[in-house]
Amino acid sequence: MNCEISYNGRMTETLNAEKLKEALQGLPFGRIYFFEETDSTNEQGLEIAARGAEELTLLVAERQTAGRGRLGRKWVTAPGASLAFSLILKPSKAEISHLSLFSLLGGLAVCRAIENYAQIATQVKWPNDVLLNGMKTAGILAESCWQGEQLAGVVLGIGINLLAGSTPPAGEVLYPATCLQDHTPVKVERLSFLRAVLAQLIALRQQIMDENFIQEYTRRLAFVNQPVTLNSGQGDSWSGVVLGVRADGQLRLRLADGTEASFPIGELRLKPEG
Ligand code: BT5
Repeated sequence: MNCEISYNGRMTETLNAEKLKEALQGLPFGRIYFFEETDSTNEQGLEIAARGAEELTLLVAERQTAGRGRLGRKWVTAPGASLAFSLILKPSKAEISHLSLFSLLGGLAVCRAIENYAQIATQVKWPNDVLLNGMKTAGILAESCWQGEQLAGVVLGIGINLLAGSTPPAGEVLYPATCLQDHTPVKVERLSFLRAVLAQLIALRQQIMDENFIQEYTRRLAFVNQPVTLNSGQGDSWSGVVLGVRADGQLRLRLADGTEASFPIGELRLKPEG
């Protein structure tokens, strides 16, 4: 077995292309790329999409040297303990007017996979952080590759903290972080979990325009009826109570003056108050 010592001193199994292909057998991928190390699977995914990728092209990395979150933030991946991957999707004409739903798709697929794999409850912090017991265990970054008026593809990047050693130290994260293994006695194995998430993604990808999709997402929405603040990153902020999510993925808040307002997925960051 190909083993390495991870930084927390545990023996962990490293990924390689053969093990990956074997674990994902039978799922309908376009192509599968495996990187022992790359800058960011989303960066590589955007380049591959620009050259013309097939639907469901998958990129998986053991190490990312420039893993990124939304708005230029950093994403930390621990080799041997985390998962970092991106899936290239090619939205249909009808889906192009609902692109923000692709972002929610990633969060919902991770929630479903965790629930089935470990029989524990999950929540989504709008738009798509996956929470276990109020702490972030996965982040999603959906980026579009446009060529003029043409959409070459959506690159759906997912980072998940799975095993001990995958959670960054508290001082390095904006929001409390955790890893799946800390919440379940079920032994978490990276490749079988990756397969579980990808199977959910592929199934849910067909359903993003259905009413049930948003209903299922909303059932897992964190902070419903609780006060939160949305920050734009440019100094603007809005406070209100979370009411739910609209069919197009916008967050509904009841503002202090009693009116209801909706906020698009994009530049906003949600923080619970208190
Ligand atoms: C996200 O952004 O949560 C999206 C993360 C997407 C990562 C995947 S990995 C595969 C693909 N390739 C990439 O380069 N990216 C994608 P955001 O909501 O902006 O959250 C980023 C913030 O999360 C950072 O500023 C940190 O505070 C925190 N953070 C970083 N690494 C973390 C981790 N491993 N666990 C929990 N929080 C983390």
